[in-house]
Formats: sequence, structure tokens, C-alpha cells
Amino acid sequence: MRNTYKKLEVLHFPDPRLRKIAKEVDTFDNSLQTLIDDMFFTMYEEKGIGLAATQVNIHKRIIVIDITNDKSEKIDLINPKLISLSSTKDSMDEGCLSVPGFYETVSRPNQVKIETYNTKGEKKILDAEGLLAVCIQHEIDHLNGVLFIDYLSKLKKDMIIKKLAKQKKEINKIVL
Ligand code: GNR
Ligand code: NI
Repeated sequence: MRNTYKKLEVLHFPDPRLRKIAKEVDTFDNSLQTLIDDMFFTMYEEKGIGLAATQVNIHKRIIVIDITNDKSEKIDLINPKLISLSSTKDSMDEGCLSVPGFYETVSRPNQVKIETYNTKGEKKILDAEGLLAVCIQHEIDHLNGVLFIDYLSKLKKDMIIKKLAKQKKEINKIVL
């Protein structure tokens, strides 16, 4: 473990780089661990419970998650693959570090099983439910260029797009 970490810049919607499809990791080396450490650091700094590499402009299939309040359960997922989804769904309010300030209800399967790799390149199976299951699905979506706002009605999504465009205009006015 190092004692200094890099805070990575998080891309914001509608940045087209958030739509890229991430590629599988094929080399399990020290630089992978370094990237994961920096992703955890960035996620904690931004007060998120998950972060996908896509969000920091790295288009590799890497995810970090910690849904605890005390940074006590770090989960890193490499090349995660959903192998089963429950037919029962649950609705939860979701937010995203790439769509700051917006929280909307999304319905998703409430239990998932994934196949994933650890930093040593060993294959693992993980069963999840509740918030962890939601978070895993939200993050795997990022690796596929999908955002939670894509699940909203056109009306809601358009409203968010309009508000973000307005915010940007206000910021530019101040800068000018
Ligand atoms: O911090 C986050 N909170 C959250 C809440 C409900 C469902 C998903 C999430 S993930 C989000 C961080 C993020 O944007 N990850 O990609
Ligand atoms: Ni997100």
C-alpha cells in the first residue's frame, strides 16, 4: 500500500466518453492495483458508494464499491459478468457521481449473481442483494456506457438534460 493516492477526475454527463464500452482487463499487474487504490481514494473523496473506471476516463472493466459508512468493506470487481438476475425487482433512489445533484427512482432485479476476478487474477463468484445488488448493476452499466438516467421516462430525462445545460450556462456566465 502506498501512502499517497491520486484523485482522479470524474467525467460528467453529457460527456460522450461516458458512452464508451470498457475493454476486459488481461494483465493483472501492479499498475492494476495502483489504479484500484486511486479509484477507492477518488470514490471516498467524492462521497460515492461505487465507481466504475469509465467514470474516470479509463475504459477497462474495473469497478470499486464500498456501501458501508466507515470505509470498512472495500469490494473491487475486475471483468465482472452478471450470471443471474432475480425476476423480482425493487425500486431504489439512485444518484451518480457523473450526474451530480439528481436522484431518481430506478427499478432493477433485487438479487444478482456475478462472476468476477480479484487483483491476483483469480475467478470468484459473488451473490448480492439490496443496495449492493443495485450498486453492482449501476456500475456494470457504466462499463457498457449506460447511465441510470437512461431508465427514466423521456420527460424526466429531458428535464435533467435541460437543468444541467442551464447550470452550465450559469457557470459560464460567472467565468466570463
Ligand atoms: O454514490 C452513489 N450512490 C448510489 C446510490 C444508489 C444507487 C447507485 C449509486 S452509485 C453512486 C456512485 C456512482 O455514480 N457510481 O457509478
Ligand atoms: Ni454512477
